[in-house]
Amino acid sequence: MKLYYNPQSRAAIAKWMLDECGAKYEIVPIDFAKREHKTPEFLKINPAGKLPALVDGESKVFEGAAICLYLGDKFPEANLAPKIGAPERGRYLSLMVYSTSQLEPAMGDTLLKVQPLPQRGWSEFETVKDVIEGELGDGPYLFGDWFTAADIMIGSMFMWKRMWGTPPDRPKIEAYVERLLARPAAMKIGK
Ligand SMILES: N[C@@H](CCC(=O)N[C@@H](CS)C(=O)NCC(=O)O)C(=O)O
Repeated sequence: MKLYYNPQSRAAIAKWMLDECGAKYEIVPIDFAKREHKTPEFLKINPAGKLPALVDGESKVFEGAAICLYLGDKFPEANLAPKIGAPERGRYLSLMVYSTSQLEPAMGDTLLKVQPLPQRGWSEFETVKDVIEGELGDGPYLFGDWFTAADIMIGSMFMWKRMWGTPPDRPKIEAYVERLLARPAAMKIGK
């Protein structure tokens, strides 16, 4: 497997997932300044010209959530994804999609000081944080004691939020981030 990677990008999330899976993989460094993510060769892997992208034999996977879903199913022994037919599967898929369709754009609006518009399909960041707190319940993870790829997708967003230097405003979510950072394979941005 090859992960197309830049340490200053969302590819760090896919790398975290690969490491939690115990996968063997090769890093293909992508230099944004040289626009290596816009070459005809790379666009055959990810037509959107963005990181992360994963190649596994004949399979080409792009979009961070899709990569984590793919790996969760490919490495059942890592137990990072409820299996098809398991009662947790529906909620797991919902949280995986929620991470990039609601949480990430809502957080982006707030960090970039963009006016939220409900017509765009995602809630305001405060509402999203309420949802995540509710889904976390008593934790420690989104599925209780069971750490899954949903924690990687959702938790990584709050790790990015910290990097922006925004003041901690939700103790429950901050404590969750601390638990995730304590994992040996936790996402390392910029490395
Ligand atoms: N929704 C996409 C976002 C991918 C994305 O925006 N990646 C950024 C790096 S974090 C990128 O490659 N930007 C370079 C560009 O768009 O030119 C995903 O989750 O994979």
